[in-house]
Amino acid sequence: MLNKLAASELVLNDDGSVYHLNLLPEDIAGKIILVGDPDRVPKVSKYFDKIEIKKNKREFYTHTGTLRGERITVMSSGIGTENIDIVMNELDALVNIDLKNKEFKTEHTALELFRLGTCGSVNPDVEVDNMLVTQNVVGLDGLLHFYSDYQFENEFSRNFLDKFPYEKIKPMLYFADWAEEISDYYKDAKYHGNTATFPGFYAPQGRQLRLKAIDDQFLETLNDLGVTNFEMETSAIYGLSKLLGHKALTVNCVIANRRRGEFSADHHASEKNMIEWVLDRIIP
Ligand code: R1P
Ligand code: URA
Repeated sequence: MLNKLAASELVLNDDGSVYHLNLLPEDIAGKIILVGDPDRVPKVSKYFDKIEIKKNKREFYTHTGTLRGERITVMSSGIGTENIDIVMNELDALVNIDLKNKEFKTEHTALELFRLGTCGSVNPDVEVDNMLVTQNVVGLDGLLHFYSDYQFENEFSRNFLDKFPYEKIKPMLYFADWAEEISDYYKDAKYHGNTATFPGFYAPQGRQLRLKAIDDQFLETLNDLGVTNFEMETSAIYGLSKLLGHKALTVNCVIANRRRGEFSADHHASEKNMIEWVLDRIIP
């Protein structure tokens, strides 16, 4: 690989900011909260002492400021791992590539990334309106196959790969071992579990409106393999963080219990509770 990146590979805007996120290196902090929903960004930044930077492009909204005197960023990714591909590569470029010369920096900077999302549980005992921290993640979306054939091995991953019955879907597995220092932040969470990340909300997560999903027993099958909850970003966040040398941790608020057919009666209150709980822990 050439050290100097071509204009077509690392694309910049006229002001030198990265193409999709529309950010300059000085616009982000070392601690970054990633949310899916752009409307969640002001719900987080309203707790900041002050907001210094507000920028956006497409679904990527960023606020940077300070909380209890420490610099912090909150950014929306929109939905899905294809957006996380952009978020992770452009965030990494902001800290590990000299954007003016388009050359890799010799010193590596590791970011601390905190996804704060929503999910559905497939373990009937994991109740709505509680938070679940992702220990292991199974990517059923395919993004990581374009980067690497690396996957970690532990009891969960071996059992999952051994028994996964759907031949057309190729799982990729990652876990939060490398984020041990930051997982301390969340040790008192109600649930720690194994998240599956999907390339869709309906049939990919076993939902059947007018179209049939792959298997009527999809939720039960994945739960039997140890999966606790479903969402759409964490495999790419954990996988690309591992490959790029960043630290990441996901906490999702459970808004649906898929096995009991329940949806949160007030998911806005649960979201608020999660935001306050996370901010208290990452900047006490
Ligand atoms: C689907 O409704 C979206 O909600 C979840 C899923 O991962 C997907 O992005 O996360 P967010 O609430 O962070 O968007
Ligand atoms: N987000 C998802 O991706 N799935 C759910 O069931 C709930 C939130």
